Amino acid sequence: MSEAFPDIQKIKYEGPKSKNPLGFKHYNADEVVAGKKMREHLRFGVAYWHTLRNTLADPFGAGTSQKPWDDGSNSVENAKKRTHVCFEFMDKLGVDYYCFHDRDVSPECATLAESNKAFDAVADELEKLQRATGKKLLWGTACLFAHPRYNQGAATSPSASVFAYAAAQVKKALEVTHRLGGEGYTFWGGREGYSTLWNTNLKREMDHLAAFLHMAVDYKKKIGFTGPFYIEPKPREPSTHQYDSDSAACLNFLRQYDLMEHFKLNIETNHATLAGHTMRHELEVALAAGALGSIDANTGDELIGWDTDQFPTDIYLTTQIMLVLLKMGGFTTGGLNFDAKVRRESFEPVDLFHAHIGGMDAFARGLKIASAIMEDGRLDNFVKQRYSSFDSGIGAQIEKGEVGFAELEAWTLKNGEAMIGSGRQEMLENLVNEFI
Ligand code: XUL
Ligand code: CO
Repeated sequence: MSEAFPDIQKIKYEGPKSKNPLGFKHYNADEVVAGKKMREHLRFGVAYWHTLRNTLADPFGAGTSQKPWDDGSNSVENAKKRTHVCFEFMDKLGVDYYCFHDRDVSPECATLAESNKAFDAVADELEKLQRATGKKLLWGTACLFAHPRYNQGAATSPSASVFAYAAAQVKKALEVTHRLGGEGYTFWGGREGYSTLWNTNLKREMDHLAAFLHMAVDYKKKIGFTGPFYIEPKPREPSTHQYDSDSAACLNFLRQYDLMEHFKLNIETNHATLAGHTMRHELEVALAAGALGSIDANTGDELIGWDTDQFPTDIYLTTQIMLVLLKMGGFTTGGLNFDAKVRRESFEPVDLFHAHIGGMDAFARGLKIASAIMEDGRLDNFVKQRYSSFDSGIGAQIEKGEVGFAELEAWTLKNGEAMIGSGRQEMLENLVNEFI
C-alpha cells in the first residue's frame, strides 16, 4: 500500500530552538525525567474516531477534512486500508498506543452477525499491524450512541431489545479488545441519561446500567480479560443529563451498585469543564478514591459551551495534570489518549501532525515542569506543613479516632481560641510560575 503521508518523515526531537513545525521541541521519547522515560510517563494514544474518522462536520456545515486515502465507502476493504493509515501515522509520530470504538475501525452492517464478521476481518489486520510494529491498544470500546436504535440510550434504553443489542455489541468489543491485547476497556455513557424526566424512570434506568456493567464484569472474567474497566464521566451532550456526570457521581454510582473494585475512571478535560469543574479537580477526586485510571487528553474552548475536543496546548493545564500523575506514581494501564480533533478550518492531513505534535510537546513541558516543582519541594512542604497540626497531639488523636466531641470540648475549654495560619494562595501561585 502506498503511504498516506508521503511528504512527512518521522517526527524527531529537535530541541526548543528548532523552528521546524514538524519537529518536537520538548517531547524526547527516551529522555529520562523523574526516573522514567518520557514515553513511559506519557503513554500517548491516538483516538481512531477523530484522527481517522472525523470528517470535521459541525451542526452548521458539512465535513471539510481531506482524507485522500479514504474512498468514503462503508466497505471492509476501506476499513482495512484505514488501519494502515493509522499505523503509519503512529509510526511517523512516535506514538505507542491507539484507542477505538468498534464502529470506528469497522462498519456497522445490516445485521449484528455481519457487523461482527466485518469487525473480525479488520481485527485480523490490526493484529498483524500490531505484531509488525509493536504498537499497542490502550483501550477499546463499543459505540453505543451513534446508531438510531440507541436514540434513547443503550443500557438505559426503555427497550429491553435495545439493552440486549447493546450487550451483544459490548460482548464482541470486549472479545476483540482482549484478542488485541488491549490494556483496558472504556464505557462512556453517551446516551445513558435522559432528555426529559417526563418520560423517564430514573431509578430503573440506573438499575439497568448497573446490571449491564455487572454482566460486563462477569463476561470479562469468563474470557480472562484482566485489564481494568474505565468509566468516562461527562455531564451532558448528547443527553441533557448523563448519569455518569462527573467523578463524584461515577464513584457514588460504582459504590452504590458494588462495582468499585472493577472500575477506574477515564477523565477527560473538556468533560470536566462541561461539568463545571477543573480537570485537576476531577483528577484529584478520582485519585483520592484510588480510581484514577486513564486520561482523555484534550481541552475545551472558554467561549464555546460545548465539547469542542481541542488539542491541549495550555502548559498550565498539562503541568497540573502531570503533577497529579506524578503524585499517583504514574499510569499503570492508562495513558494520555488524544480524544481531540483538529478545527474544521484545519482540514489538511498535515494538520493532524501539527495537532498531535503540539499536544505531545505541551505534555512533555508539563512533565518537566511538574517534575521540577516536585524536586524543588517547596510546594509539597507547604501543603504538608499546612496540615501539621494533625501530625501530633490532639490532631493525631483525631485522625486515629481516639477522641470524640466530649474530649474535644474539654481540650478546647483548656486551650482557648483556635489557631490557623494563612493559606498563602498568591505566594503559591507565584511559586508555580517560577517554573513555567
Ligand atoms: C465523547 C467521548 C468519547 C469517549 C469514548 O465525548 O469522549 O469519544 O471517549 O466513547
Ligand atoms: Co473521551
